Amino acid sequence: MIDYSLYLVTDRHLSLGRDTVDIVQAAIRGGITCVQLREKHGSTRQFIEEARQVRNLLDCLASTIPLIINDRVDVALATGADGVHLGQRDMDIRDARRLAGSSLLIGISVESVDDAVRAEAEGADYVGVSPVFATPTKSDTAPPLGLAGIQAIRAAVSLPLVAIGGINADNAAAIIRAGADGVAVVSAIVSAACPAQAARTLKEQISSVKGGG
Ligand code: TZP
Ligand code: MG
Repeated sequence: MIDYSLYLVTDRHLSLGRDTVDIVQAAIRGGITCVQLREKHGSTRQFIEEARQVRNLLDCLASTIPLIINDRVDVALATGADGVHLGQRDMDIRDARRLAGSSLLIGISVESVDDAVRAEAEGADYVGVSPVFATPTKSDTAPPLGLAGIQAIRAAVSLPLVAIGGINADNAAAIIRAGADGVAVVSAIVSAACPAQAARTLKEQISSVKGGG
């Protein structure tokens, strides 16, 4: 079973000049449980190269943390990733399944109860509920759903639910209490002075609600 508790989403432009693979390595030390590579600006070759480096890092560490690729089923398949994350305007889940069969986890971004119910019916493995709070990291988001949005989607689907958007150590516990299985963060880890410590602090907040550690 996948542990979605603390899900890192990368962004090289928010990493203060540091290498994405180094950030991922630090975040692993801090206790992340999933990593999604999200590269919106580089070439396909750069994306593949980065995915291979992270795959290699996870393999060297004998880590079971799933590697998830944003947007690109082809990049996920080519690099031995564990999953792909798709938005409402990316490839349809059913087309992604045609390409990937059961070899990839498929996560879907949802902005409403209706999106979540449809994603579940179409065979998603998890949903990313977006955005839970306002965030400067992504400009084309729907209005924030808030904790009430998490609760409504939690009541409507039984899929694992990962919240994203404006999440930090101050609000992570409340999101888990509202029914999310995990929190996904970009800037709270990749822009932190110490990504490992930032991940550790988030993990403590999540564990304070879920238990474990
Ligand atoms: N999808 C919905 S909001 C978002 C993404 C990728 C950005 C979240 O970034 P941050 O810095 O954790 O608010
Ligand atoms: Mg997308």
